[in-house]
Amino acid sequence: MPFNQPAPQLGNQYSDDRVLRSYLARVLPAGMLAAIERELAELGEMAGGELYRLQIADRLNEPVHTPWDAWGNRIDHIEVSPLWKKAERLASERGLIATGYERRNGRHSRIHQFALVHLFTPATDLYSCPLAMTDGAARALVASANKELIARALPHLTSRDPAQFWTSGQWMTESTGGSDVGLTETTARRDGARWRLYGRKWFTSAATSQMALTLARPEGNPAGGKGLALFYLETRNTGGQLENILVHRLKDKFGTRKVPTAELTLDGTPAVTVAGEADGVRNIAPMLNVTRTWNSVSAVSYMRRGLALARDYAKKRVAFGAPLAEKPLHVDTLAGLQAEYEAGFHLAFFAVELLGRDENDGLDAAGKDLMRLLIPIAKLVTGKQSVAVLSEIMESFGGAGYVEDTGLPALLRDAQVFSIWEGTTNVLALDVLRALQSGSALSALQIEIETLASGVRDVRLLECAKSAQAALLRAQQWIAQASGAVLEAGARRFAMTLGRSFALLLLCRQAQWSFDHEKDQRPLFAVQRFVRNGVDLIATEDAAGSAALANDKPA
Ligand code: MFK
Repeated sequence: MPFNQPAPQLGNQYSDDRVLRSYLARVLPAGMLAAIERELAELGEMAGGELYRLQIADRLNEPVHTPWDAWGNRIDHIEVSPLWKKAERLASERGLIATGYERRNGRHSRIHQFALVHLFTPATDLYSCPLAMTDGAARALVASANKELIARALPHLTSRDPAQFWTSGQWMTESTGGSDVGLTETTARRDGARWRLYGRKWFTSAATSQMALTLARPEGNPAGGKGLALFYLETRNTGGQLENILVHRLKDKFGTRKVPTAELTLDGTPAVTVAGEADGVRNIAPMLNVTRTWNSVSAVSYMRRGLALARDYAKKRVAFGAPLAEKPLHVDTLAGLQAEYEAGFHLAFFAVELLGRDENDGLDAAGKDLMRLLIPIAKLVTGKQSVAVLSEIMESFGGAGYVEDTGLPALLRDAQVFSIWEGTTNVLALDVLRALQSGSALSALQIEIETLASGVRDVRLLECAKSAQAALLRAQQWIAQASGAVLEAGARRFAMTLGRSFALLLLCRQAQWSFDHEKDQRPLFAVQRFVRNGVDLIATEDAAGSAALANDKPA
């Protein structure tokens, strides 16, 4: 017998995703779900069929940068892969951005949109990167109330017509420091009614966009984030030439290999301010909230893709006399991963719900504080989960998972970015501390926790909900007495504890609902498993001991 292994197959990625379907059935009015279900099923069918086949075929294609044409003209053309070209068309036709702005389903429109994102992201090798920035730019422009720019750009960013559709870049990162945006060195010089930008952008994701939002310091402004202004620029003039933008090279990255991330110089690029001549970081923040929500849903969608492949393979792969799906240890491993996916899913979609409620009904001050707190938390929790889950998924295929032409290693490589871009885990953990300064964020969270816990009736769920409440209480007690270096050193454990225990409570709510309405106990099992995976990470480490370990120096 030759040693042949069956390739994993994907079914309809909407119909097969019990977690997504059950969530939508709980949160959407029945008529609304019925009205959008066909489009979800169509995208799910493409994701598991045509697009999956194209992903495998497109595996070795990467974006190519051509600096010069044959006649010595600087062109800086970037050719993206066939999969990405298809993804761009699909994204506009299927309304991946438009759905969130047309608001046909009121405050549920963001849920509708992100259900599409959940299906689309793992099927298009992270074409969601430019889409996230496009959505973020649309949101930042709306928040700026800059009528001229809104009239100019929004119809393109939210178009369903591929010929009209624009994507936007978010050019924040410079070589002086990715996370410390206040160190930005790009300067802005007045040129009549507009400005010209000069500087080097070090990490411009999706460099093929038609426009970008970027930060630069107007000449004479003070140092730091407040001295920066938020600028709008269009990358090409009416003749199609780049607007004094030189693309030096594309980054040679560990993952997200389809994303054309460039190093470029702005050498007098025309731009206009979006919202005044200072406070650039504050003005770009609405964009960050949107892109971080995309990151959370995308991280979750990658977990789902990995599990779908691993589950199918486990049914087919026979080893030591039985399919892997019948091996207790293999089953135990996949169960732990599924619980992480389910909890992460509900945390990410809670952020989506807040975004939708804020845009449609307007959140009150406490709701805004809750959103400010939970978006970085959802991003940092799901980013880490995604890396851990995809690493286990790869291992669950044995050696096959480590072989490039299965397409599986790319999943882990891509997932690794979710905890890095859009704010690393530590940067976001510190952001969570800043979010608490507003005062009411923790009490708003407490009200949510009590509401969630009070809806749980099943005794098995009640026990798990109590674990979540106990962990949240310990986190609150810790933050009330921690300060200085202890506070900073514990910020990640604190944020993770808030996020994981809140995710557990969200999962309890879904489990109660599924039990009552679907007679389905799987979310309950996910709750029990997630508790055992661990939600309480609170600890106060000895600072001198940590320094001795980190630097490997005698204390
Ligand atoms: C599939 C999904 C894909 C997603 C697309 C990814 C592709 C894009 C790749 C990238 O571009 S990655 C680059 C992303 N870079 C970052 O995310 C930067 C990470 N660093 C931070 O988040 C820092 O915390 C930050 C730059 C915000 C800190 O800068 P500062 O200068 O120390 O700002 P500060 O003083 O904390 O905040 C300035 C103002 O902004 C304050 O308001 P006020 O001026 O009124 O006091 C803050 O309250 C406000 N602010 C900051 N962060 C906010 C925020 N407001 C709301 N939400 C936030 N998150």
